[in-house]
Amino acid sequence: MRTPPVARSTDSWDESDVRIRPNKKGTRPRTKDRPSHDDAVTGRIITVDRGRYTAVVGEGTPDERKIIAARARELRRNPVVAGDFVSLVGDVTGEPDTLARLVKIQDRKTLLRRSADDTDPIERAVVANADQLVVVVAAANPEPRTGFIDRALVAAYDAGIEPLLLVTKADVKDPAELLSNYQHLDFPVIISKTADSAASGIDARSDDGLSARLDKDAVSQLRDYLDGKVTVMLGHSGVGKSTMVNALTGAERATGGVNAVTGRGRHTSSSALALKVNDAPAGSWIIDTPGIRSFGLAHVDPDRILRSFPDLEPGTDDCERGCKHDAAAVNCGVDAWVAAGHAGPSGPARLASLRRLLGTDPRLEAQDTKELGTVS
Ligand SMILES: Nc1nc2c(ncn2[C@@H]2O[C@H](COP(=O)(O)OP(=O)(O)OP(=O)(O)O)[C@@H](O)[C@H]2O)c(=O)[nH]1
Ligand SMILES: [Mg+2]
Ligand SMILES: [Zn+2]
Repeated sequence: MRTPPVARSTDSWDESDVRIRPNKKGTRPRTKDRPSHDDAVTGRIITVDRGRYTAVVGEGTPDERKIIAARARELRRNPVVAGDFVSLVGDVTGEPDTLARLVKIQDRKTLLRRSADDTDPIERAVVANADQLVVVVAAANPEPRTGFIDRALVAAYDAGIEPLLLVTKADVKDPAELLSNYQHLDFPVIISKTADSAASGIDARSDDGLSARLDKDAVSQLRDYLDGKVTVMLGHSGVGKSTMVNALTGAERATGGVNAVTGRGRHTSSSALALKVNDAPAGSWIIDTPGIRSFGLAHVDPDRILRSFPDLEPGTDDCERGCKHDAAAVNCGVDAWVAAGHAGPSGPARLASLRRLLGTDPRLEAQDTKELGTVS
């Protein structure tokens, strides 16, 4: 809908504004040469691959189909990501070899974003319209990193997405030490492992055969959170995202081993893919994503970082005005709060983690990439 230029505060309205931020709500003009696309159909983007957008339209109706589309020229600067609802025109039959035109990105309920690192001003959209973020770490192989978990939690809170923590490979190592860092926080934690026996397992098939047989109870614990929601799985390569997604959806996404020398995954999944959750109500989707290397938070306001540490934030009540709570802060109330034990035994580690996220000290920043067990 058109918002008249007068509705905007002191800014003057001009064409360049439209070009730079063409999707900003309500500022988009409908010029006489911009078609209204009244005949457009709405689709949910399930994957994006080399400029081709796959959308599901008519979800839950007898007409449900997949459509491949290309982005209209005027949207070429606007990223379209898995989870987006879009308007499609042209050939929307979904027949083989047809190509529709994607003419509009509909308003997003949420947008999960990251930057390559904390100083990179370029934001990357990860997924749109997710209700929940499952932060996936392995108990071992690859080693879990609390810095990654903390960053993902910040990004989730910032985007208004509910976080969950999924710890995989509990058969390889007991995750108790890792979890002790998070016991004061209020979000669901699910622990997964391979099945002890065929009877207690769910086969997670991959396109190259059986990848892992996951413990049924663990899969169903996560399954219980998925009804009617869009959930995104995010984590480093090799932690078992696709394995779990296969178990939940019956899909056969490729899964890959972990390099024995480097302990890193092989970046098996190369693009995000939304899949319907098995035996779940309409609208229950899970989005598998490629393993991410880094999770920059350049786009997140420091105040919002603090808010995602609810176990520490009350300590700021006693801070001096203007306290930045970072490593250079003097008389920061959070130090006293932690020293008094209000944040529990994991308080000092949590505070160190917060300071790494808030800090501008590059030495502190680098520690964030250290593996758990080496960070005290
Ligand atoms: N022992 C054990 N292995 C698991 C578990 N879950 C997954 N794996 C194995 O871990 C390896 C990596 O799994 P993937 O599902 O490909 O990992 P991913 O997170 O999708 O990795 P990328 O696509 O590279 O980001 C595979 O060999 C799986 O069989 C688990 O709970 N226990
Ligand atoms: Mg994968
Ligand atoms: Zn402070």
